[in-house]
Amino acid sequence: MNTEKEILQQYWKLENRKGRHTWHFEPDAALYPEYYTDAEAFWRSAKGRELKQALSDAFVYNKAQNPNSADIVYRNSKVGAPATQHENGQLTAEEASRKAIEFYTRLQEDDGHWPSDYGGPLFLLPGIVINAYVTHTPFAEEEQILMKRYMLNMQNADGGWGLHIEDKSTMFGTVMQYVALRIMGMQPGEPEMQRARSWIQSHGGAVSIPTWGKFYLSVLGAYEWKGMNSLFPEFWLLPRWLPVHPGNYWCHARMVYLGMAYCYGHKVVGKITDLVASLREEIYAEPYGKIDWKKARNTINGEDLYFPHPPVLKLANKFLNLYEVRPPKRFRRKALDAVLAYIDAEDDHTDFIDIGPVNKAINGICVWHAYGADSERFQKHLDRRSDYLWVAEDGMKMQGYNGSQLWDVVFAGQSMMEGTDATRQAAKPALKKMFSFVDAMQVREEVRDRAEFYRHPSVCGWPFSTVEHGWPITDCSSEGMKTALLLQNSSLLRDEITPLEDWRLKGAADLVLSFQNKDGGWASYELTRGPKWLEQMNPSEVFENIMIDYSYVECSSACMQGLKTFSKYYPDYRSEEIKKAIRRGGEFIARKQRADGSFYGSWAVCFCYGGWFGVEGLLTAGHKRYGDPGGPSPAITKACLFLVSKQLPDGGWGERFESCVTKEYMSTGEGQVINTAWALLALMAANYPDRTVIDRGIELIKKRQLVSGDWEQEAISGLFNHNCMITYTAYRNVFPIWALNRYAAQTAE
Ligand code: LAN
Repeated sequence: MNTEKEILQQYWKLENRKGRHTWHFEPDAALYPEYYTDAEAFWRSAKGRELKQALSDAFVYNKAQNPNSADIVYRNSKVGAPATQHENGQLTAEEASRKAIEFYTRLQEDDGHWPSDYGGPLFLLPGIVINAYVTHTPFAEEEQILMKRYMLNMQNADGGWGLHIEDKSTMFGTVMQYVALRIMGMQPGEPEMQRARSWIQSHGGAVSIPTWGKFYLSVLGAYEWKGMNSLFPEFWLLPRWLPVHPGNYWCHARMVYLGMAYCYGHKVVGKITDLVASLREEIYAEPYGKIDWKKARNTINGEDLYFPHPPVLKLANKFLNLYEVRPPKRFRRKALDAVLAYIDAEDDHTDFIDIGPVNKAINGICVWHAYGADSERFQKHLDRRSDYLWVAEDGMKMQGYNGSQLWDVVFAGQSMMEGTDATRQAAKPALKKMFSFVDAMQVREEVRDRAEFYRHPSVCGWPFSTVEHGWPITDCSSEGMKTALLLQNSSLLRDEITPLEDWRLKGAADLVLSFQNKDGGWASYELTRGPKWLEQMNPSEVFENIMIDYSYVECSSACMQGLKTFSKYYPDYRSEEIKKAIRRGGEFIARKQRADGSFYGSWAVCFCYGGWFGVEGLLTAGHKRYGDPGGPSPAITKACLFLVSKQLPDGGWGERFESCVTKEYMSTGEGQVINTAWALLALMAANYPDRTVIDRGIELIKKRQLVSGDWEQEAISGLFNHNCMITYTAYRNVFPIWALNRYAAQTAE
């Protein structure tokens, strides 16, 4: 029996078209026929107002228990209400894995992937709300109800909001939510708003919001453009060989900067409505007219400051701000034309999804400004707005990407290919579908004007989300290739699927090879293009390592593993080059190992994740494991001993997200299943000889399993740029399955 809350939550339905996710509000037509004839009139009626309240109440969520929701709106629609009871730990690893696979399979879509919540950061939703306000394209009433509810759910006890759901309050998080809530109709006198304002006021007011916040507020008209350091659109006109040319930046920095430079150059400001005029008085500690804007440029709140402006940037700002006194019209026009041409190209390349949630919100504003609200280009932008939105039991959020579709499938596929015959048989239907999803998501076409718009080749690569998004990523490409190879060559599926043609796999291997950096490692989307000192120009204050695409342990390990798998099935194709690439990759990873044996993980929490990729990478490069003749290699020993030293009394591993921020291992008191699975995967890969260490970890994973086969949602797992956390819902299923399978396979040997 569904509770009333569940019934209301289930009025939200997910539509999936080739991995594209959009949420639709579909209340019971017998109860609410008026909604379907004229939604706007319905929401204004007494009955509509009642539903509004009920809907908002149905998404009340208690952050104090766990800021991470469990994605139960989507999951309920597939498998009903979540189980609350745990297994008693009596199942064998093989039985626990089968149970987990059977559960997880029920969540899979017919096309082979798993839709899931990819929320976490809190500065994204306000960005798109500001976009909607400035461009006069408000979200539907039902969306606004859930967005408001989400933001209120995520308010911290002190009245503020952080950069992400688990974070302490910051000026960026708080002002952005406050403004978005006001845009969506909350009144300054409401208690949540009063508490938020008192947080803002007691921390000095919104003058100290970080630069990205200054940008959004300027576009809205609640901050002055002269309170921003120059964004110097003319950077785009510099010769490409100059390191500071934006074509050399990390693609995310490049793309965010692109739209920001457009708005800055045109001084785009939305209509100064009564609301905006009122915000000018609400969020500052002094009267708006008295603010010293020049000083405000470099005033950043202490709660937010993670990466202070380096001296090089300070100096550059001095010159560039001087240039802004009278920028030559001809240069400015030329630069802004070039910027717009690039915005158009990015929109075309990604079918208006855009590379990420930030340039999605900003490009929309630019296109509206350049071509008008009725233009086809702006309408296309609007149509893709909902791709980023997600509904869970805590409301509607904006996700960090248009989903993690491909990424989740490749890990699920690999996890279920390990294990025993029995677990593989249980996974067979799911694996078959996964194969067809991997097949469908490979990039087949090159983007238009590729070189002009600084794009590395894409064909034969795999993206993180969907092929429509289309930006290939080094490790996603390699994992896609590896998964396709493992599945299509397995006796389980071989006779039932059409394998990818050789050219597609060779093309993938070519692409992965082409992504290898001079330092032997692999970066995220492209080669490292600029020098390291470019980080000295990072103006974001809240993110670190955003200016260039660096080589990462995880990406390198994944690329090496993919290439190694490729060579197994294509031993005659570029084999010497592949061997060399793997050797150099291994050297890179070894250099990244810290003195204590650990590996910092850049894309998830943290040393457990890094440790897993580090160990697998070293092994791929030929390091010896325990039990090998002459093994284990010193680097493997050190990596294992580091992990073992972090095992908790309950047998698990538990890492706090602050590990990522401080770059030192910070333990929770209790083990968590995802961290535990990563540590175990590393130790089992290395054949760590003390089996009690591994047995105890497996016990924890088994005891934490729910009777349904699922696991509870624990703390947040994902990370970017050292300081912002992001949700990976699939991880709580996939990694325990993987660890159980590896264990079951090893104990069956
Ligand atoms: C992602 C998501 C996937 C992730 C992996 C593939 C897991 C990783 O191995 C390489 C880096 C990558 C592709 C990655 C990079 C940074 C992203 C794109 C994100 C974490 C998703 C959101 C984030 C993006 C930068 C968010 C917007 C914020 C800015 C600072 C621009």
